[in-house]
Amino acid sequence: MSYLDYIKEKQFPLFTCAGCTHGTVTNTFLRVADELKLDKENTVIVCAIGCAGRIPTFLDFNVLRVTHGRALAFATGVKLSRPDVKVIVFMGDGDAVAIGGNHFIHAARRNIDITAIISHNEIYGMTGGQYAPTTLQGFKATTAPYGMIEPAFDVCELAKGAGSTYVARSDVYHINHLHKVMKNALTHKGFSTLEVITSCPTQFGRRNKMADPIKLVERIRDITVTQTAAEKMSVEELKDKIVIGEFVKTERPELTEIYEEKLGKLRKN
Ligand SMILES: Cc1ncc(C[n+]2csc(CCOP(=O)(O)OP(=O)(O)O)c2C)c(N)n1
Repeated sequence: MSYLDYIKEKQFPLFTCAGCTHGTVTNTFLRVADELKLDKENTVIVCAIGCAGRIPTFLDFNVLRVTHGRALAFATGVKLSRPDVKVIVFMGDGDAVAIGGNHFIHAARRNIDITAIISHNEIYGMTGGQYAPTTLQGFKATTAPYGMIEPAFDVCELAKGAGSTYVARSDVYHINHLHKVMKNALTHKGFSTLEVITSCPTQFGRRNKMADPIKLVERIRDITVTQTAAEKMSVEELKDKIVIGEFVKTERPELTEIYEEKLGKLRKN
């Protein structure tokens, strides 16, 4: 079996624009899935609307495609009813922390055994380039023609604060790092958050004088710093940088296990 066996060939050609790096996330996932020998029959992938949300429709697993922002709500239902299956959720940044923000913080708080892979492309890609809560100040979007004035969310800090027991950030330039943390996220027991900095040449790049997909990826290379490098940098030097690494790796009781234990006791009585 190879990583290609996890692809649904009939879904091709890929729907993404030329230069979109959601494909890099998909490619990495396929390779990690192959290394982990993920069982297609016992893995459920939940996704919603948006470009990032559409990634799983190319994957040969049990794929559930739901309403925008609600992937984690459906994933929670799947995991609670079938705690034995592996549940993975693919989301865009708008999907995860704008419309789906509430589901995200509560899934993290509950520590339900789900892996959330969030593609952070700084924009609403599919609907024409409206700003997302991750759009950095000053960058343009259709709804921010003079530049974004709001501060951006830090997805990892949000996950950390809400109680996610594994939190990491990587990007589509440092693919070996992405591969490593994706594997760790997918093997973690409890709610794992993996934020991946991706690029959208069509909606974000064109509006921000980086229509060339290579330039956008080079920007990701230039603005990301590793945790080790960040430790030696001043607050001023870290301004406008994005730190990649593993920020939380901890254990605490997992929701479906607590639930099953309670049910077991009730059944006995
Ligand atoms: C309930 C609901 N609200 C809004 C929409 C419109 N909508 C579809 S995709 C999208 C934004 C997509 O952005 P993101 O989730 O960041 O994913 P991307 O396309 O950038 O990968 C929006 C607002 C919808 N389909 N359903």
